Amino acid sequence: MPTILILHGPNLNLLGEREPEIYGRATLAEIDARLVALGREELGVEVETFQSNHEGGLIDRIQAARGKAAAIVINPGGFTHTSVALRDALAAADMPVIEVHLSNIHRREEFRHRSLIAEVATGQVLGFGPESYVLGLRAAVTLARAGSARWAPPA
Ligand code: CA2
Repeated sequence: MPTILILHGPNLNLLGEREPEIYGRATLAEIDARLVALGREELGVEVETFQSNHEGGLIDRIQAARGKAAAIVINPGGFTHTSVALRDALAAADMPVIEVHLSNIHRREEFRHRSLIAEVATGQVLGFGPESYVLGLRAAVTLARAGSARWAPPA
């Protein structure tokens, strides 16, 4: 069974506890449980989840996934807008990368509009709350099955 790695960046461990008007009321544990169940019961994939508040922790997990996971779904949190190192790690991962965000970063402060990750991602899903992860997982499975890191228009 292929493995899809779900990564959560800094502060996302606080989900459900603070700022529910922006990020919703679901906890990270609830989101993870939903993704694992969806993977196992409907999509036929093993879902592994990992959260870190540390850039190096995320990078180590991405490097460990090389040759093992079929795709990565990542919410890089605040590192989205700052981390060249995370971007480089994802570019080297050699598998489809789906960038997800709970909020629509383009409707927020200007410093959130720029993602350093976007250029190395296959695609982005943003603005749908926890549903962004669900859509991202579905996209990751489609890409992994197609054996492609890039979406291509039908011939
Ligand atoms: O919308 C998203 O998913 C973000 O990646 C969330 C990041 C933010 O820096 C990005 O610009 C957009 C922040 C995650 C912090 O999560 C919290 C959750 C609850 C309480 C406080 C922070």
